[in-house]
Amino acid sequence: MYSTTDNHLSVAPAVAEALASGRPVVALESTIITHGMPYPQNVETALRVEQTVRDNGAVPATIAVIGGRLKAGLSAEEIEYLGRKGMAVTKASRRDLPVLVARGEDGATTVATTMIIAAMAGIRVFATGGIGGVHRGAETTMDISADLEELARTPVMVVCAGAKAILDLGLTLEYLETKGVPVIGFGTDELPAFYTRTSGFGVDYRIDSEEELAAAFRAKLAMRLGGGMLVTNPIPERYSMDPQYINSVIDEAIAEANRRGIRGKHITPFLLDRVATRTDGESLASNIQLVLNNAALAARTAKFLL
Ligand code: PSU
Ligand code: MN
Repeated sequence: MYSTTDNHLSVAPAVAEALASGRPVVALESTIITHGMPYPQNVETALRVEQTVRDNGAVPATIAVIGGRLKAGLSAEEIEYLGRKGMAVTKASRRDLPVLVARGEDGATTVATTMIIAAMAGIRVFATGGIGGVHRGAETTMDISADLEELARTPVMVVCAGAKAILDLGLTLEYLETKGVPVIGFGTDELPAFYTRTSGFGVDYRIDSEEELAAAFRAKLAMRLGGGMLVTNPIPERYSMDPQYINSVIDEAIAEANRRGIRGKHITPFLLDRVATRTDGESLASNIQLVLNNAALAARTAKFLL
């Protein structure tokens, strides 16, 4: 049923057919399903995101590790399985893949691992909500998401809604600059901050069309510069949140995490959960809408990347 290659990769039939016949494909991550949203909204959202990709003319490839296989393209049953298991699934970044694969275990792919598996499968564009970055206090904790390193080395365009203010946005931009990752604002000069359309930080370039996004990324690929490109797409105005309100919720969540000594891979899921709970679901509704918005942009852009 799956076409198997020797590198532990299994490409779903619909995705393999699309790639073979030169039709656009958009990769989607699975940590957002298991660790980013509660059940059943996580599964509903994942299926809606896939449908949005189809509605915009591309084939969705939700990515995860299941039973030790790197899967590019999941069935609805596999999405339901991951969504129900939720946090019990290992959140898998680059460093987690070897042991999970060797043991035949499951893993939810972060931005970093989704990029790795997308690139292995030959998928050029990937849509998500927010990326990991340099955490506040990283000057002492050294907590810098592996997502940034992956953007520096793996040739996939990542469409997101910026980064959450749980991160140090200024340091995240500095890191990306050092690593040579172009940060593009789609229709904006300012880095969007996930729940809000603005952050006070500028992007490297503003681009206003899907065609030009694709042209910039194609140029990067042609020059073999290595690494990806970060496209930041602001949340639609009507779903954006009051910056003062959301930032105060985030500040409280960070203070609680520090008090409880939460560190490493657990900090991002902890903060996401706290923010969702404290805003009584308002942030979850925004989160869902921005992911759909990013999936649509990625699908429209994928057509120009063939
Ligand atoms: N930020 C969000 N939503 C998410 C994540 C980050 O707003 O779901 C997830 C993504 O999968 C991202 C990962 O790749 O968390 C980053 O985790 P860490 O900070 O541990 O690298
Ligand atoms: Mn981290």
